[in-house]
Amino acid sequence: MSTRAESPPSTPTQAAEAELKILRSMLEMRAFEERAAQQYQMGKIGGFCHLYIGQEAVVAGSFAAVRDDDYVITAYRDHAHALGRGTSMNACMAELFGKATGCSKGLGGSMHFFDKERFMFGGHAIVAAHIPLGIGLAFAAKYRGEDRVALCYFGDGAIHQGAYHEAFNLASLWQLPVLFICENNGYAMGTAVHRSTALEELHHRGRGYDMSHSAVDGMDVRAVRDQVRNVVEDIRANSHPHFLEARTYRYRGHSMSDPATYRTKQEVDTKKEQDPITTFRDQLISEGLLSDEQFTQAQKAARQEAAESVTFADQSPDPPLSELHDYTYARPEHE
Ligand SMILES: Cc1ncc(C[n+]2csc(CCOP(=O)(O)OP(=O)(O)O)c2C)c(N)n1
Ligand SMILES: [Mg+2]
Repeated sequence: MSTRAESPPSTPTQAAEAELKILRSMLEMRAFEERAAQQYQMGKIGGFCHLYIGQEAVVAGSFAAVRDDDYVITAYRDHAHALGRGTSMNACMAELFGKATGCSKGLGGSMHFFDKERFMFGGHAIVAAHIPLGIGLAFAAKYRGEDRVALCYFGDGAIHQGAYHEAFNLASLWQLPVLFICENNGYAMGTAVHRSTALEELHHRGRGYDMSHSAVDGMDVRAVRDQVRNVVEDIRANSHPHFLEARTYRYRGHSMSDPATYRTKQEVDTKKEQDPITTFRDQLISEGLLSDEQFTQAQKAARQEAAESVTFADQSPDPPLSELHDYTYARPEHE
């Protein structure tokens, strides 16, 4: 298990390498989900499937700014969080297919990706229900005297739930080392933020809990990375919560079964012009850190890996029926 400290790269070569790694990570997330969408349409994936396409900079930027042993927890739009942590595409695709080789042994599906080795604590389907669990992770870190931070991601729709408020209050009262990252993609299913939320600057809600807060352009991976780096440095040193609102956009419907008739094609097309991957690619090319050819190669490699993960998932066995009732309650051997 790697517990590398994520400090800013010190030489120009290291900095360039770190940025290319971020680009590759976003390409992998995109390629994986495009392939997953295709497989869903072919009827190979059961249950719900929510894609993160368009939002990749939030996870890729924030993960680039933290340590591998910091805790991660999120809602059901969770593929990118697992992939970004280093869970293999094979294990992720197999999970979508409900196969025994999946990252949750095929018993979780799209909304319940877990990877204990990489401190990825899910994948949770009930809106906001994981936020108290997220502060539990932060509490554990503080209680044990570790300098770890918990990254707790949730959507703009989660901030109206009671669990969110209870968790925010305790996080501030107990000064827990947690970074709340609200992935504000403008919609909770078909409901636009302005139709459900009186205070549209969502991060200002931190004030109600005496919690520091900020907003960042969630389509700009460098902005996300730099903001998270600054905030996490302070959280690690001084143990406190912070509410970061990342303004982003999802290109696809809420889930695979959503025709997304509540927004115009023009709106989606305008947002796609700020695509986090092409924006970052163009920045790197104009700075001489990447060539067109290198980009195409990286994209091809990501797509190839995604295609291979389908073969892996297809060929993997179903979980045995004898496991049907396992993993519901904790047992000593699961400690
Ligand atoms: C407690 C609860 N209420 C309702 C739902 C149904 N539901 C699933 S996703 C969702 C919208 C959440 O939107 P948001 O938090 O903005 O996340 P996004 O899907 O945009 O990532 C709702 C209402 C649920 N899963 N849990
Ligand atoms: Mg949303």
